[in-house]
Amino acid sequence: MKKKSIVLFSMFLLVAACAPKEGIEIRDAWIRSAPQGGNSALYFVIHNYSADDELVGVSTEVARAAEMHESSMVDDVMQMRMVESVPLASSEDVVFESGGLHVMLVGLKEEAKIGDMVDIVLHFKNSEDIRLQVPVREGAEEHGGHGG
Ligand SMILES: [Cu+2]
Repeated sequence: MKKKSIVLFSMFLLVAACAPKEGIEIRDAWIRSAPQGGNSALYFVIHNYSADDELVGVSTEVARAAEMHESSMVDDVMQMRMVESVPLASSEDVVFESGGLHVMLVGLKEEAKIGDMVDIVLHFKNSEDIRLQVPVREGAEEHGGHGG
């Protein structure tokens, strides 16, 4: 009896491994720890298994606003601009990371403490919203208090 269930289980694993993936996958999401009233940033990697799409917004209850920003070096000065939407080409990774694209959490209503889980919703042009629970981790670096 026991043996039979193991066989069934491994067959299921095999099927799961072969099934083509679809939709949008988010991985390695984390939020930089920051005090109440301060700004924080959300980082993650998006992989789009479907047709071309766009990330058009992010929302959360923990901050006054969640804005998509892109940092870049201009004449040795770190600058950032607001981004209305981020193209997600089919079968490609888009990386939100410190010093590049990031989601800025502006005006935290509560402290983002290491180990906390924060509810985040990502909005897409074509796909359904994706809800995430994102862990808060220690920020490795700061850019002049910008947090991005
Ligand atoms: Cu920013």
